[in-house]
Amino acid sequence: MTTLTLAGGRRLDLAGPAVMGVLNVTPDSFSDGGRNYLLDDALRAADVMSAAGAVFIDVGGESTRPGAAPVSADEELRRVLPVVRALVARGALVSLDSSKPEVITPCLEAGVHLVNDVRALALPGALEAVAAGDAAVCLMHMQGDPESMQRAPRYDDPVAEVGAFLAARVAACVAAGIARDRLVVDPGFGFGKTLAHNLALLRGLPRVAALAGGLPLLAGLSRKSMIGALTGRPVGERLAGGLALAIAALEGGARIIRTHDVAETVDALKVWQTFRGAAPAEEA
Ligand code: PT1
Repeated sequence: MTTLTLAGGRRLDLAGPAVMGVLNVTPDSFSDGGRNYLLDDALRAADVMSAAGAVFIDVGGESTRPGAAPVSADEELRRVLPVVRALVARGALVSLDSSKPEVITPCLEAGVHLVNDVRALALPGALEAVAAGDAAVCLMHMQGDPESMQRAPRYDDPVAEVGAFLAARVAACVAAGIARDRLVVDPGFGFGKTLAHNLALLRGLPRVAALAGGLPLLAGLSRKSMIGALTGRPVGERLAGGLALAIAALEGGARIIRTHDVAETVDALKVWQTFRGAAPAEEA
């Protein structure tokens, strides 16, 4: 049994799968055209996702999709902190999609339960910021940075390299005093990866997890360009492809699925877990 320890003494039993709903608080978000920019709209969108069965609401103020430009820490904090505060007050499990210690620390003080960092706590001060609190953390692999990562991704062996990177970041966290039961790992689909790299990682997901010490895996696949490459469909028409990839990730051992399409993904997970005889994730 795998139990993830979150901030505030909350715990999540990951014997079964959990959905993490994406809440972009950016004016240029790739999937919602910035509709969640205003606080009221963001909270409404979060409530819809919670009602549909999202276990986590993942709040992000900096887009990390390919080609996205960086945002200052001040601007990012201005976007996310009011949303984080309001969602924590509602009792939701709140995840913060950020890499910057200047954003992470105030959000931890506001009660964020998990820090989801696409840079795996590599920015100066990020590791220390998380170690000072009691939140869980998702360590994700990225090659390069969002602005340029899709120009020429290169690996000799994507599974071995991503696995070794995650193992090194897990070791850094443990050395900094973050217990293993607070850690989740993520291969970072679409982050400096060609279609062939993404497919190799999806097929090799159990090996990635084993290399990273058997920690719970998170997979973010929804609406990504790999679905576009496989189906020829634009971003607004990738739901079916995304559900197929989510099931493939579950078969490979993923236990948290990050998605924009919460209701549909919850249904797909229910069908899969009945097929597999697994229980849904529950707060323990
Ligand atoms: C992810 C993820 C994330 N993805 C985690 N956090 C994004 N832990 C943001 C494309 O190829 O997978 N795991 N936070 C969104 N980033 C992308 C990347 C969006 C690639 C789109 C693409 O289209």
